[in-house]
Amino acid sequence: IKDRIPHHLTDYLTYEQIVQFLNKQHNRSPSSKNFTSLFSIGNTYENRSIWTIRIGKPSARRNILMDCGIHAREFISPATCLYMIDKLIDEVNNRKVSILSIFNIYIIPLLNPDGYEYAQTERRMWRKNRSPNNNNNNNYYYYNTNSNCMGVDLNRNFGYHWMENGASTNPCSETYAGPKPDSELETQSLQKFIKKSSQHWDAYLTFHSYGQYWIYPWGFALYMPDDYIELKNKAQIGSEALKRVNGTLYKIGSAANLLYESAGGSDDWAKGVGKIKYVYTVELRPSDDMNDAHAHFAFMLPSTFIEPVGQETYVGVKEFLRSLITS
Ligand code: ING
Ligand code: ZN
Repeated sequence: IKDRIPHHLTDYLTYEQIVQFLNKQHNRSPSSKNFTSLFSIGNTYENRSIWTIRIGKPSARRNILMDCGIHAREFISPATCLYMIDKLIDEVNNRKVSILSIFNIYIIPLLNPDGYEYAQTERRMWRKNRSPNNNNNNNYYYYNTNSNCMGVDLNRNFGYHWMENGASTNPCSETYAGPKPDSELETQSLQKFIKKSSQHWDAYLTFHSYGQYWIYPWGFALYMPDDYIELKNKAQIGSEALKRVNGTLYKIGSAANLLYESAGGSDDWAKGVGKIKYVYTVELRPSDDMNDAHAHFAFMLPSTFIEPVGQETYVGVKEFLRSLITS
């Protein structure tokens, strides 16, 4: 067997390889022009940096936030963020006027690096982060659990209607919400970054897998946000553009209605507390419809799908962003 150098289009990269990739991408845009910046928004329990890249021209006044890899086993998610980073840097280096003249796009390609490394090396189906639960014997915590089970589900940990629905107080559960709202470093890092002074965000998109859903809030309850018609219309624009690339079909709806009621998601927090208007969870390929030929891959989507998923998602996201320009 011949050794092949791992590449972001053909392989699910390790954390170290992702850090290398980000540095290379940052360095291939003209630093004199300030088209990109690369920085960490905080560290994890195992002390990994949560890297973030900004891509945008100096004229860009509006801001978009995207993250990937909140859940460890959803490998196609960080791979899709890396795909989009590569294409956006091609675009920012281009002389043409583009969405990057209007938007600074901030991408966090791997919000849960500890969980991701664990899923890559130890347990492929790991979902949560890797913080221990055997040390929270402190009254300050809502739940005094003391368990040898590891990890908190970051997408149940955000402090907006926390623990109201679809989350667990059992540290051994896959949907363990944590000992208190916002207990986790990854959660806190994202929140701090969103709240950072004077930054106005037009949209927040968080990429998961799987199911092929373009989801808007709320997750914590079945009722809709007041402005859900606008959220739904823009989701439609994105998913229709996405479909034109490879025919991939997405369903649109609120998290609670389309999937299940569950509180503590980053999306609900971004809208409810962060006051960001256009907030979406995008569940990438494969479909969860058992009639679909690829559904059986579930979280283990082969890396040959990185390119088609990246292509279509990039087109969908770009069309969605274009639709924001006039609004
Ligand atoms: N799905 C999401 C989850 O965290 C979701 C679905 C989205 C729930 C938004 C709540 C809010 O369970 C996956 N695949 O992680
Ligand atoms: Zn997920």
